[in-house]
Amino acid sequence: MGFLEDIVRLTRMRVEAESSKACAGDLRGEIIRANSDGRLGVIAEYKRMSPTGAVNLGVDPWSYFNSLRDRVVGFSVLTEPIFFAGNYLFVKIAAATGRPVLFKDFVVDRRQVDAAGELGASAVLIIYKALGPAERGDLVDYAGKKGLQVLLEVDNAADALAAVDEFPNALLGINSRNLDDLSVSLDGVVDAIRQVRGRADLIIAESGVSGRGDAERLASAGANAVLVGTALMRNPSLAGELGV
Ligand code: IGP
Repeated sequence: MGFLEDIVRLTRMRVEAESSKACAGDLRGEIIRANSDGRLGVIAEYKRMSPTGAVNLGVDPWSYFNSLRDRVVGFSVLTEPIFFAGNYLFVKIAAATGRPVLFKDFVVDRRQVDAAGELGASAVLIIYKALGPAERGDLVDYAGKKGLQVLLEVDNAADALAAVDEFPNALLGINSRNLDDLSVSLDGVVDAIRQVRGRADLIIAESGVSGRGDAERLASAGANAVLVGTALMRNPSLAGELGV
């Protein structure tokens, strides 16, 4: 297929997506359902670029979401435009699959929560240490009022324990990537999961998962789901082996 034919086809789909209606799912419910079938939940992230240097600009969102829709409990969609080449449109495209969508931005303002709801997301990411206690409390409450689930993200065991006490109803995301220096440690997540399991509602291990071995390790530590970006952007068929 030539370039023009290809881009005209994608443009027709884009115009359709731009005017599509919101369609929220239940991320928490889907993770529970996967676990009760004995599977680890897989959340596939659409991430076109990242500050660590991974570049996947050529992956078209329709192919990505449609090829993965039956193998995941939901999608995570980066909307931050500068460092991650994200876009609100991608949330709509993901929501059109009918799977739950996590709106993944650096949420600092209620207006982003409003946007997430309007775009059809079912959950928003809130990064625990990016905000002060009053501000994160306000945003978590506000998301709840808007009918959105919250994935509260931490990157160390101490914050994981504090976050669970503060927000027992949120989904707890434990990131193997330290958000200050961007280094990755799966050992660190395994340790944090062990400390917090039993106290947290559901635990999602984020970042640095590159294959079945990593997924198995995180599942046996106590993760209910893994959130995987780079590895799936490079090879969506990997999803089949992650839901251990
Ligand atoms: C995905 P990875 O290593 O599979 O590409 O990571 C996801 O966890 C990562 O993109 C992420 C992220 C974030 C991005 C986790 N928390 C917060 C932006 C903001």
